[in-house]
Amino acid sequence: MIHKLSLGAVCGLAVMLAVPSAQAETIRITIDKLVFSPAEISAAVGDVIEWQNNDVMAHTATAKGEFDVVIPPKKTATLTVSKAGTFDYTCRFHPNMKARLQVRQ
Ligand SMILES: [Cu+2]
Repeated sequence: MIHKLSLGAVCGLAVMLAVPSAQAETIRITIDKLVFSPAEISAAVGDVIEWQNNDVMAHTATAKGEFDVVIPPKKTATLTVSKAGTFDYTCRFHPNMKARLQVRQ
């Protein structure tokens, strides 16, 4: 499962204990004018995805049943990756915003 950080420190702690911190990376995605950039990223379990929203409106990174991260305007939001797979995600407010997160074990 991929959890929002806000679901609880327990999930985040479990991920941190399971993965050596030296290997965990933070992968940054920028949102500019309703576009995720880069649109396709590759991460490993334990990595942190950080979205930076440069727009003046809120966006989300939402993969139904997997994760739903709200990124307020001019703010960042993060997700700790805890499950391998390919996750196509969109913004709930702007369905044309599409991106893909590929997670390796
Ligand atoms: Cu949006």
